[in-house]
Amino acid sequence: MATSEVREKPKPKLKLYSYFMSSCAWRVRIALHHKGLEYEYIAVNLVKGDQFTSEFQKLNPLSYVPVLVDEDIVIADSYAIIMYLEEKYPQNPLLPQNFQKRGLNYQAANIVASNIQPFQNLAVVKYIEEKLGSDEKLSWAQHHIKKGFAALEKLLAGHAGKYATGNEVALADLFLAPQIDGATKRFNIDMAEFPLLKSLNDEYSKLPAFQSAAPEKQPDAPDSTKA
Ligand SMILES: N[C@@H](CCC(=O)N[C@@H](CS)C(=O)NCC(=O)O)C(=O)O
Repeated sequence: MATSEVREKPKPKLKLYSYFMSSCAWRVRIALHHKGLEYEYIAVNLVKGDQFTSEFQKLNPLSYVPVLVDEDIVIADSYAIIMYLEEKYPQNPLLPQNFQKRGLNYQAANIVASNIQPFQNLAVVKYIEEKLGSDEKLSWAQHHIKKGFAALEKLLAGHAGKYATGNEVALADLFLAPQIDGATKRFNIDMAEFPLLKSLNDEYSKLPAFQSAAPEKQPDAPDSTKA
C-alpha cells in the first residue's frame, strides 16, 4: 500500500437506527457504550418523518426508533434490543444475579417503557396538542410522568444504592436516565418532588457510558444543543 493511501476503518457490524432526542434510542445507546460495543449510527429524523418511509418500515413496521441491526438480525424496541444485547454480549452485565434485584429491574424499566414514555411519545403529544391545545399536552404528559415517578420512588426506596437497585449499573438505570432528563427538559418536571430519582440522575451524569449516549453527543444533534 502506498504511504499516501489511507486505509479506511472497517465499519462496525452493529448498526443503530436512532434519533438524538429519542429516549428509547438513548437507552440502547447507553447499553452499547456500557458493554463497549462499537456501532454505526444511522440517524432517523423523527420530526421530518423519516420513520414513515417504506425503507424504514421494512426494519420496523411500527415506525419507531430504535432499531438494531446485527448482521442479518434486525430487532426493534429498546427493551427487546437491550435483552438481546445482554444475552449475546454478556460483558458488563445489566442484570443482577440476585433474583429480587433482577425482578425490580424488569419492573422499573417497564414502568418507564409501558406506563410513562408511551404517553409522552411524539405522536401522542402531537395528537393531544392538535385536538386539545398545548396546555393540555403539557398537563397530560406531566400527569403520566409524575404518576410513574411517584411509583418508582416507592418501588426503589430501600433497594437503591448509587444506582436504582444497588451500586452497579443495571437495566433500570438505562431506562431512568433518559426519562428523567426528558421529564425535566421537555416537560418541566421539578425533580425536587422525586429526591431518590434526582440523586440517581446525578450519579448517571458522572458515568462515561451515559455521557456518550446523551442526545447532544449524537451525530444528528444540531450544533445549538452542543454548547
Ligand atoms: N416500545 C418502543 C417505543 C419506541 C418509541 O416510542 N419510539 C419513539 C421515540 S422514543 C418514536 O420513534 N417515535 C416516533 C413517532 O412517534 O412518530 C421502544 O421501547 O423502543
